[in-house]
Amino acid sequence: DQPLGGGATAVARAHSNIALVKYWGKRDAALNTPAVGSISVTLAALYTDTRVTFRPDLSGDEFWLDGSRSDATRVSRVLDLVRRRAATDRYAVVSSTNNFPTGAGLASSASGFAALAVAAAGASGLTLADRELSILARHGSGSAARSIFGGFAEMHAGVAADGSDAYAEQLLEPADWPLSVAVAITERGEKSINSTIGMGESATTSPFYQAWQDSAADDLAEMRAAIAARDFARLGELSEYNCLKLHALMLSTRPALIYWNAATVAAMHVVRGLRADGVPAYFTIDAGPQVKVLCLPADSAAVRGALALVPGVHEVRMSALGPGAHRLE
Ligand code: 2P0
Repeated sequence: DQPLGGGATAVARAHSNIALVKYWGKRDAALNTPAVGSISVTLAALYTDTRVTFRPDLSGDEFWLDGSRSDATRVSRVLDLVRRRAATDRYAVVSSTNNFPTGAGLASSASGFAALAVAAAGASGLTLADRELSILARHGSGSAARSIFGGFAEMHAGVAADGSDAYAEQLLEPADWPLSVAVAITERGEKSINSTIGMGESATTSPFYQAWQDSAADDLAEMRAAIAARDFARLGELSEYNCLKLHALMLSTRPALIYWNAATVAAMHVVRGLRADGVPAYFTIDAGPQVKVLCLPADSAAVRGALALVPGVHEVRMSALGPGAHRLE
């Protein structure tokens, strides 16, 4: 047993994020580097709290998610990297709670692995820069690399063979451009197709995959420009375009990845109706049936009210842009 330098326990909170320019496809599966870069906003209202305790008496890592013992394989992948850096052979008990439904397309893996990276580094006594935490989180889930940062973040696909340049960076603090996001929950259960498997199938079967990769750089450049100019209409239009391009890729995968339900589609039409009525609101949808709607804070009540009336929408959660991952204890 190798004693640890830190206190052996740490608790961290990380917020979920939604990508405006999305990640789908891997450059290197073992390193979990993405095939394309991505740009996201971090959500204040959706978060994961994770406690990590390294103990001398364990024969393997233990993972508890929302109070239930869960498979620790992906958690151990991150912990193995921490153990190597901290020069310890101790296993850990990891306990995570989400304040939102797990595994339903609300990016619980993003907040979860970002919280794990910060808590595991802290519990092992390591002091890591945000860039290193982002790389560590990436090994758990690609989208988690972005949740290390608050506000707007960009994930770089990178080119290095060792994954050392595949990390996220902050573009803006939340206060630099306060936006609101309405999250319309159309399904509470865990019905999504696992993203890792889904994106692998898209890469090998969809005739649109090459076009998806080839057009990513243009979308990223345009989104960076929209953010720099605080041009909300441009940001929103591009978010919808990139989202629908991703779903065209998913729909053209064999077997097809159909993440939408009837309420998902109804909500998309309601958002377009809001725009026709002069309310600037734009949707984005990840690998699940929930609809996230970007709007200005002044319009958040109107957007929430319109989404709440959509048949099949169970709940609408409003969120501001949130902070980066941080220690609670
Ligand atoms: C994203 N998604 O950019 C995209 C949009 C879903 C749709 O990143 O295999 O759970 O763990 O790295 O991060 C979901 O994929 O995938 C995702 P892995 P992850 O947010």
